[in-house]
Amino acid sequence: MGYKVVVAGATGNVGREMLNILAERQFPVDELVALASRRSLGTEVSFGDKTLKTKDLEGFDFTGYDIALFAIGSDATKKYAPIAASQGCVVIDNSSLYRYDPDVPLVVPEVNPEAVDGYTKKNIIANPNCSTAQMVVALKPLHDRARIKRVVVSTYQSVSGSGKAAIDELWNQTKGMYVPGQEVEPSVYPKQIAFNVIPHIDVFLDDGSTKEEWKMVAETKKIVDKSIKLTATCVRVPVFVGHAESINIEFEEFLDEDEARDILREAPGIMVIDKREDGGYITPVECVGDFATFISRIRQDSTIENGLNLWCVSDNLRKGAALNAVQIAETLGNRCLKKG
Ligand code: 11C
Repeated sequence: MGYKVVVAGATGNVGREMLNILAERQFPVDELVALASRRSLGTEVSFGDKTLKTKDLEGFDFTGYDIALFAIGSDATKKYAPIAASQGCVVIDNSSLYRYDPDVPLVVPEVNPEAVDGYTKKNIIANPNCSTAQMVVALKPLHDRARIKRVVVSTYQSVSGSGKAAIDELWNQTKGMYVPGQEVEPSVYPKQIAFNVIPHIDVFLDDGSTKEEWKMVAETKKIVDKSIKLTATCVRVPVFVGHAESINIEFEEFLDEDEARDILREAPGIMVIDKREDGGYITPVECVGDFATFISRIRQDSTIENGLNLWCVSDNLRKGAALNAVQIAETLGNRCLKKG
């Protein structure tokens, strides 16, 4: 006995990971339908040892399905999520469309699993932005111990966060550097990404910050605690998968670095790799395909009264998107939905 599950956007990077993770974690599925836009109709996708042909999202009847994992971007979500929700299927949405809606829970199951119960207002649950998800997994257990006042975070975000075209741009631009006549001009990004870093993710806002930076502020407040002050600088780096973050935290109470390391070792979803020697930390390429959020370089910041620095790395397609969505489905199943 399990659930009838829909994955919408099944041919994209995140949709494929959703299928992989549902299978890897043996989510109780009675029936799975993979949906795609008309452009990708009939494309085959893997679900465990099965191969599924995608069906058309347009006109799909969600009646009788329990859970729909959406990875189709905000515009398509705006059209299809209300349809699925009104037909009685709970939508777990990876886009930013509903994240800041007070009637839609924004959930990272290691942090605020109880928020899932609020899904009934709209039959929709939102998945946070990738850079927020991994960070709040690390912040929450430290906040519970010493109350966070302020966070300063700088991100190093991989190109897979911008989708397949960006992965191709980094690959082709890198190769093109070595082949005269095959240079690749920036297209997805406003500047060269190969052998470069770009301090710009998502659109610019009036105050000079970017939407990606704003998301980290707004989502941390909604998921962890609205009293936390946070300032972010989000940077795109020439890495295919895996976002890294340098996080500086100011607490109300003193928190010793050894105690912080112990707290993080015990915290759900976290793996601490923190040896003070060459290579005693995690880099993005090592986290690909993993479920954990990795924490390294935990150390006191002695320039402020109660400060700590750490380095946080996670697979942005997994914890930052597909894994978190599947964990929300698991939480929903455990707390709220009946099987079969
Ligand atoms: C990036 N964080 O790395 C973005 C991708 O709001 O879900 C995810 C955007 C979002 O470009």
